[in-house]
Amino acid sequence: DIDADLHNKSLLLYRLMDQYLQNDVFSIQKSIMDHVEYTIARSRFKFDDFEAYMAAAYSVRDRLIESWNDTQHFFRQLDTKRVYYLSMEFLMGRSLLNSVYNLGIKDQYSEALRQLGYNLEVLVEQERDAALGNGGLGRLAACFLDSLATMNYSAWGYGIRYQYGMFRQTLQDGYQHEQPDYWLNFGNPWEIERVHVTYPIRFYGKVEEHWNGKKNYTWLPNEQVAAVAYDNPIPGYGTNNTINLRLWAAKPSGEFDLQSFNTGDYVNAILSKQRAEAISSVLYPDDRTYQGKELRLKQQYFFVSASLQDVIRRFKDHHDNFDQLPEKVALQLNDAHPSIGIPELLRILIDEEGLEYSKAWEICTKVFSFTNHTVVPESLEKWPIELMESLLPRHLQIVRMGALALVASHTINGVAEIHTSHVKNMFKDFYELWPHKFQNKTNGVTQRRWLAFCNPGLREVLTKYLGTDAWITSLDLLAGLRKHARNPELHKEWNQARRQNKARLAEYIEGISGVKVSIDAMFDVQVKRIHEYKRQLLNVMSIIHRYDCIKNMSPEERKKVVPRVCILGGKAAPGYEVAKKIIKLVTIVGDKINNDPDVGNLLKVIFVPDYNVSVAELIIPASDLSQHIRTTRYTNGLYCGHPELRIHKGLGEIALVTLSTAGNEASGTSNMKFAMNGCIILGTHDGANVEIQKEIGKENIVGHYANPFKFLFGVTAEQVPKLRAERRDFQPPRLFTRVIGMLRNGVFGHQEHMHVLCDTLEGQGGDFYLLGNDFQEYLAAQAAVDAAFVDRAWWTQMSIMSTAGSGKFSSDRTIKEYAEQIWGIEPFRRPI
Ligand code: B1H
Repeated sequence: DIDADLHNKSLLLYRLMDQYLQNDVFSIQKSIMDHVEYTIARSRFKFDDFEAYMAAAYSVRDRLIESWNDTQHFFRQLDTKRVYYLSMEFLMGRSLLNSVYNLGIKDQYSEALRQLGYNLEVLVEQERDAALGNGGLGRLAACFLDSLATMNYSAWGYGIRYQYGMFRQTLQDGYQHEQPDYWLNFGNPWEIERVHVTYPIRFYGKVEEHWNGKKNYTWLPNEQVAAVAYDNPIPGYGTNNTINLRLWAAKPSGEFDLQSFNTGDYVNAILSKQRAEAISSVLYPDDRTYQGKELRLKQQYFFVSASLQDVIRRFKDHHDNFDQLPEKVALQLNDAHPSIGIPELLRILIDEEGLEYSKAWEICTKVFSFTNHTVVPESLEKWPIELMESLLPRHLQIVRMGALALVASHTINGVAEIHTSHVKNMFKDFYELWPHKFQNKTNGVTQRRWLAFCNPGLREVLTKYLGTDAWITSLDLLAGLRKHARNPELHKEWNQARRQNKARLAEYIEGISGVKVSIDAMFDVQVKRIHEYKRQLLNVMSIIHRYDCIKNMSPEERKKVVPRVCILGGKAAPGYEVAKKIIKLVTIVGDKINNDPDVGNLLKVIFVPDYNVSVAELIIPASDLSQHIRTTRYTNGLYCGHPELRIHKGLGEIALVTLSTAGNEASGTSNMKFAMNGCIILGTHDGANVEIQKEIGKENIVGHYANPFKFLFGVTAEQVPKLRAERRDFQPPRLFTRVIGMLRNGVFGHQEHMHVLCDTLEGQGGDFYLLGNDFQEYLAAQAAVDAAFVDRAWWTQMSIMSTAGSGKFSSDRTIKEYAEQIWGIEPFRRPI
């Protein structure tokens, strides 16, 4: 009878769930309307765009859950090796459009909503960005998840569910103001709360030693919080696989273990528990500046400990021999931020699982690998020993933190060729000891979000000329465009698609600034975090120079000026005064130039506020030129002698107008997005720019427009000290001092402000970022850009060749390299 009951029950379950939710238009409408009524609790006769967005999102989530469940079941059955990507940041952006595209149901959703009287394109705008990251590092993690899912790898991301993501930037009188990004305010339909997936996370206290045949240690913490899991399904494109991003939120732990509850101060004891939530409350917005804050270390330990407990629990579901851990688990450290995970895994294996230290260490060295993202000294986290000792006393005992990630990881990788050679140099001692551990993994970006979905016009053109849309998962196919690069038909369609994108951006610009810009003008874009070393100031100074030239021209001469719209955007760290002054400068200069009747359409200057993933999706496809002009890494001559530096000396080799010498942008990833979308890069010989240039090719591209590639200082390690010493006598070019003079003399008003900025460029120790040294060459490169732009056929050809040459920069390629050369994992595609 029991058997019969069971049999009937499974029959029932099969009948109830005999198939997935259907994706015909009517079924989609039905599930949207069900959510309007039963989830949002609105009337089906009356709901606004936001409610329609929420209901649509929930209905997509239902489909994601089906796929998520079955993918996880599939992986469990196969007992696949899994890679866990540990990252403090995941800069996901919006999910609705990406999900329906990846699930292959975009057209059905469009139509379903249209019939109901809603427009998918409009609803998409209702979604708040998930901005749980600062910039490139966090966005890379998001691109990696998309590729991992699409390529059917068994992978999970682990991170923190910050309640406040990256702040929202508003401009008030041209100054940056930071608004808290309380993005969960209206609910987050994309996550699944797992109230029962929770782990205790402990802090502070002391360690006791015991002797029972051997030495044992017990950590007696005196603070405990709970980590609660929130799962975010990540669908692959063109596959049935959906992987997981598990983010941890801190909650008060259920255990009333604290003394304070016994002292009768009940209310204060509750309040102090409540403070647990602070751990996951806010993302640090100080991209790349190490501050040594205790809360930051707490965040790191919090999410890493929860993730490792989760990983070990999952492993133990099917295995009892920890020797097998490296066959089932790969742990990737996204920069050193999660490297506290190394002693944490040791602690779990030794203290909780009873392994010997040497065995635990051996296992650790087989599961961890580490990606370094920067060699800028001020970014490298170094925790004071006292802080470590107080917060995590047991971990400090286990291992001193110094160079931990390097010692324990089986692989260390940089994120672009030139950066990896730099990493080897920075960790020279380790490199000499273990050269086999060091690898390069040049970054990539997902062409789904960054080309196919954000640039539908160009997608159509690409698919038409390539004869297939397979490039969406095999980006190398873009090379097939090369043979059409001179085809006038393609030129026409190419420019039409790009102009539509420019029109869309122009409309947005008018909306935010009231400034009307002409889409015939060159859209010249620099969008990234505001930082002195990224040299937005160099850009602004050349804009001022351009303005100065226009003002001094006759009406006849003005007719020859190539019209430009200079677009800048990016956030400054809240405490970074000079960066904030640069933002204000852009708006001041813009106000003057945009309203000068002598200038008209020849020059416009726009600061786009609140640059984020969604704004990038709008700007990148509409850009003609994009700037990646980070300064020379000049404090030491590490790049010197790198063979890459010698290959682009000649004229006429590049689609990339090169200037200056090697810098220290580890890789850069927006450069790849711009190149993919047919935008010309103006950059320094730096990070991935070098490889982009190599891929885009030497033949028939910029030719005589290329700036002669000169190493500005012919920098060699030996020359640097001399150059430094000589800086006192350095005479900046006349045009440079002229621009400074204009600023100081009040051409743009705000003299106090201008003096402060100009002081960073002049005098003893001034101009650390060498704007003066590069100015002349930068202007020459800009003039070359103008000349190229007026030759429409030439420019279009460069643009096509740029897209054609960007196949390498898919994160699919990057992920495949990690999978094969670091993680040792294989793809497993779930059958339907
Ligand atoms: C990159 C960071 C970073 N490198 C510390 N380092 C942070 C460091 O909040 N923090 O403490 C945040 C971010 N980010 C960037 O990584 C590189 O500068 C880019 O060149 C690179 O493209 C990107 C992805 O590899």
